[in-house]
Amino acid sequence: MSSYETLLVEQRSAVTLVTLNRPKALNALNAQVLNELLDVMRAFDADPSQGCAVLTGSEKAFAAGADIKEMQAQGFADMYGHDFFAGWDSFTRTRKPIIAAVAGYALGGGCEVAMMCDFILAADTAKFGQPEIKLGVSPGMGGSQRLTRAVGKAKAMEMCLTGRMMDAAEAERAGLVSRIVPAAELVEEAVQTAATIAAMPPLAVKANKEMVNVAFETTLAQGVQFERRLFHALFGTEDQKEGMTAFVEKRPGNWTGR
Ligand code: CO8
Repeated sequence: MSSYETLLVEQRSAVTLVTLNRPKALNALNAQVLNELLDVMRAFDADPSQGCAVLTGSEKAFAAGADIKEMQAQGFADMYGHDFFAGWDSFTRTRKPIIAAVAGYALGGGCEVAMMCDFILAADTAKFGQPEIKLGVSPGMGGSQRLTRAVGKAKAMEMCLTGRMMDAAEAERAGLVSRIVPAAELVEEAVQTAATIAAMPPLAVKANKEMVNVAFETTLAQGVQFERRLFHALFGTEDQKEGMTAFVEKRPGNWTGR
């Protein structure tokens, strides 16, 4: 595996563990982080031995935002002209699941990247916020949209307008995170959860991810139709035959990914 300056990447059996590693900048997300992360995610998606990824940061910060020092001197022509941050759209096109394991600060772009992952496991120390307004800007990597869909308008609007942070307990109540775990167990718990997913039939994993995400893009009727068609399609796989036969024979399934 290639080595990176801003990331630590480790394969634990079928799980790719990616740790943001710019401790001096609280894992602020700059162009290098984006490029390295996209490289890792492309390799992860293409590697049949890997089934699920975990993206995490440090105990203090998942990521304290986009790199303010990188953006400080930029003008409209630079940002709009280069469609700054459009590259993050590629991250969301990863077809295998990615779990965000968040301890400490997930602010601005940090919160936005956590929300680009498929779900968030939070340490009890996690703090989420969209404080960009205090810098004279706004969320720019999907925060105003994904946070609103996750927690509803009232909380999202308050957080974007005041920059107030949400702690882990509030984030769980609001539906931003799937579960809270003690900080010391966060990465192990995330890796175990990822291993559970990686042990599932791979085509069904992709299909389940795709259909849940479609819920954000369509009407209910279109979404239900999309789900049913993919469900039908899974009956064309070997793993459906194996999964249902294994159930009837009371034994674990043996997946081929076909
Ligand atoms: N960018 C660059 N450097 C950062 C960032 C950041 N987002 N956050 C922290 N750092 C750096 C600090 O500058 C400091 O570096 P140095 O030691 O060289 O001064 C180091 O990390 C440690 O930070 P602090 O000393 O501030 O640590 P504290 O524990 O005192 O405070 C906080 C921690 C509360 C997290 C504080 O660092 C903070 O408020 N950070 C900024 C949070 C923020 O505003 N995030 C939003 C950034 S903007 C953004 O994400 C926009 C995304 C969309 C843009 C889209 C454009 C198209």
